[in-house]
Amino acid sequence: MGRLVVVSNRIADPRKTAAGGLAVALGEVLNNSGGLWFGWSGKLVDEAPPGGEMPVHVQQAGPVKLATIDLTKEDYQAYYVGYANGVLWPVLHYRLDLADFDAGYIEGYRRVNQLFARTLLPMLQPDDVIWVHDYHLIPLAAELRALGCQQRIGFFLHIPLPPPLILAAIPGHDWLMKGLCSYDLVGFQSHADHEHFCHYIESEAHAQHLGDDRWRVFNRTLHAGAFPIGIDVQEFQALAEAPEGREMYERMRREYSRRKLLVGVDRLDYSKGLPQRMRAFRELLARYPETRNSATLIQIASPSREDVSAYTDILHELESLCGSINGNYGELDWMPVRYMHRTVARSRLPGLYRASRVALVTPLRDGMNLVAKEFIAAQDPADPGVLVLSRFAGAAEQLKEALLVNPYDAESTAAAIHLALQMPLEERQQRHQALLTTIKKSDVHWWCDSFLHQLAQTEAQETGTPWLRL
Ligand code: ADQ
Repeated sequence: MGRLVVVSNRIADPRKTAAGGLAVALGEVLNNSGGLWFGWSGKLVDEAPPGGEMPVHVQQAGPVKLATIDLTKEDYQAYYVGYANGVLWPVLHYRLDLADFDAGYIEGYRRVNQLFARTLLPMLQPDDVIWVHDYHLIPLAAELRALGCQQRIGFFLHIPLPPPLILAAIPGHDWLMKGLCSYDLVGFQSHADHEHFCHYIESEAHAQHLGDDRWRVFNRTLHAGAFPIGIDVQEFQALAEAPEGREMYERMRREYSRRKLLVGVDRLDYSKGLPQRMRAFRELLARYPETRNSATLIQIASPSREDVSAYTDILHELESLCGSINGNYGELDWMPVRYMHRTVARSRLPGLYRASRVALVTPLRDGMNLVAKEFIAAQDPADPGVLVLSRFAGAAEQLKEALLVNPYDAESTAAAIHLALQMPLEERQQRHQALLTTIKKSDVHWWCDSFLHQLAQTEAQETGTPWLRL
């Protein structure tokens, strides 16, 4: 394989452990090929410099080159806040009710993808393999191809892809999906998402199935498949054994020696089902009185996209639910819910997970959900905790030995949490063993290697039909 070029909205310095498993795994492949990682710097400027082109900031991280550009405030509003997070994030999570289809956003989204393409092109070498990540950059391959880029380009969607009729509600969905078909390989988190994609291109673009993962669509050949993302199990287990991980574990065990701990760790996002989770926990306390005073839920919700209004609404709803549960059920020496609106350092997460008897991972919709896998990796196999997992998380396709729940149904979710709290040691061990085997087999290195291997197998081909006008 030639040099790897990774493109994503934000980049991470793979040398820093705080960057997380994905950055570490991509960093390894980038290191081996002396690769390039390109994205937005996270900085905003009032306007583009005279001449219009944004300067590229280049930094060398060992053998890897990190290249970024700033965005103007206007582009950021339309591309990032408007289209990516105001249209694509809600619709792709099945939330048409939360989408804001302002006509100006799509123009800004396209403008920034064109800017990325123009900036990246001169940095490319002929045998580069390009891997684009996530919904911010769906049209990037088409914009690169329009400038004459011939290299292999793969795309991975980290969030779900809904069925065709939901996608078809996006004004300009045909343009967007034609853009997606300009890649050589498109990867999804789950088989369900992959099937939705196949149904869409068959029904809306008359795609012809060539067998296996190959399709003929818009006069070019496209490969598509499911590549469920994993975590770096070894790295996460090492974090659990490191001094900070152990110290966190000991502290939590001391603090909660008389009570069973339940844990939830999420970004504060409406897709994560946090109010529904609180209602299920309230139901647990109401229906199973023995759980009162004996179970405590620690919910950590890190601040996220605070400039999007749907996020402020969810923050208020969550605060009010936690307040009312503590008000109605709390005792002088027991608070049922400890809610924290902040990010916990990555090094402390494994200790928190390991000290918890139950993890509540109950999104209404999630591409994968890595917290579920991190919880499994952090457990003590001799006395493991139980994972309560939404059937609507991509992870549910793989993690069959978790207790799968419907997060919309507070009553049945409460019953599953109750079961988890009471599960005998032997059953906990059996379930955990099976789950650990699964996450080890399909870890983040497997994910990276299998995607790139598949991309390398795709055939060189003609550029295809001209890229659609908006
Ligand atoms: P996210 O929606 O951010 O990612 P998730 O996979 O749950 O969701 O978490 C990613 C990372 O963030 C994990 O390593 C987790 O530990 C960390 N994290 C989450 N909340 C945290 C908190 N409060 N404090 C500290 N760390 C926290 C998107 C998709 C997911 C998909 C990933 C990867 O929405 O479905 O699994 O990308 O593809």
